[in-house]
Amino acid sequence: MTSKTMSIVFGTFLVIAMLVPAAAETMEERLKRLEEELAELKEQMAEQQDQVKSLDGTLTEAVMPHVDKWEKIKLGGYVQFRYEDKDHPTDATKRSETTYIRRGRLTAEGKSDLGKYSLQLDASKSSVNLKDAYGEFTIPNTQAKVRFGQMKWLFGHWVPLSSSVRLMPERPLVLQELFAGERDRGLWMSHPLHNTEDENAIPVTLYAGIYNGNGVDEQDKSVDSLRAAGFVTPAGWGRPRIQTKRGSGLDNNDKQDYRLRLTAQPTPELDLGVSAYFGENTIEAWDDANNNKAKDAGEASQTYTVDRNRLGADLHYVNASGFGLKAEYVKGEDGPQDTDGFAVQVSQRLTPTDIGAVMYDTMGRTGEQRSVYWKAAWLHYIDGGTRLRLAHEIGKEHVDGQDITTIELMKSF
Ligand SMILES: [Ca+2]
Ligand SMILES: [Ca+2]
Repeated sequence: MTSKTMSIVFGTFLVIAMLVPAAAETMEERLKRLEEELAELKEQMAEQQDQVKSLDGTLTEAVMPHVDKWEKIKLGGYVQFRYEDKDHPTDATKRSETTYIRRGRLTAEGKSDLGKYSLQLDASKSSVNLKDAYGEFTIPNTQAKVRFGQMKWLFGHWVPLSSSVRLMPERPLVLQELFAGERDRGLWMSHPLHNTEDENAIPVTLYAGIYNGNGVDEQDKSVDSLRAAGFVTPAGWGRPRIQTKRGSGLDNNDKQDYRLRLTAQPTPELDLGVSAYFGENTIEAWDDANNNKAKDAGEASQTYTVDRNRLGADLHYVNASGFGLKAEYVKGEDGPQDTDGFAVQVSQRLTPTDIGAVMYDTMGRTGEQRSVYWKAAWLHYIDGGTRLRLAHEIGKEHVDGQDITTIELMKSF
């Protein structure tokens, strides 16, 4: 059996194992057990409510009517199980064939007229990662909303869009490059700029945010690309290496990054947005004498503070017949290196349960050749919560070509 056949057999087995529920408990037994557990939970909640009420009469009087309106904690999430085949005409290190859990998300959230909160974890890797932990509220007697915590950067269309509803397997190249991990810690406020009492007014909303800027995902820039872009390290270093020290959700300098976004909805089908981001990043360069990609004692080093700016424009259109058009342009500046990218996606609902989509996706960086990808995807909804996606991407990454085939099963709950 070839490795390809083996992984298909293995993948199919896993898919079946995932979809077929354990048969140990009959439906009746299961219902009975759930009923008992529910009754127990209700009892516990009633007890806790009584305790809250008795803590402080004045406080609970003001708060309780709202507490009652909070939806109970809603648990949700999704699992993406993926088979991926990467091919490359000349470079064997860029060929791979694998099955893996791309995303395994669990979300707990609640909503009321007071606002909302959300906590999302990812359990697709060996350790559990915090994705989102934020609260949102409306400032009393205003239309201003505030969201704070760890959350997606509010930039453009595709960064904040959930991976569970995106048509292509991954975000456009330029967003993967400039917004790796999609999240940071900070706060944003939004306010409508139109007369919200006028039904004919075009909705226009302004968002302003402040973030620590360092993101939550590890991402090191390659020394070659930064040097090609004009980043200078001291003369005499044998193995200069540069690390942007991104990730972990912790700030790496005492500067804040700022973001503005303006959205307009000229018709119910059309959303337009422009985004701007201004900040500063701290980069560390060192002479990696022992070539272990880590900075060790005795290795000469130097830190640099560089501009981290991004500008973007996005368009999102979808009509009643299921035709969709999305486009996004982003230009970014990281010290001496400029990055720009553009993606346009056309989609059509083919049947009530099928969607087809194609995308043109391109990105360029100072000192490198542009990457260009043509992507196509077909999505089939097996039921409301189960989706099959077949995707094929034909790419030219820098100078070489790479083809990626993806078969993915997603279960939302
Ligand atoms: Ca910072
Ligand atoms: Ca080292």
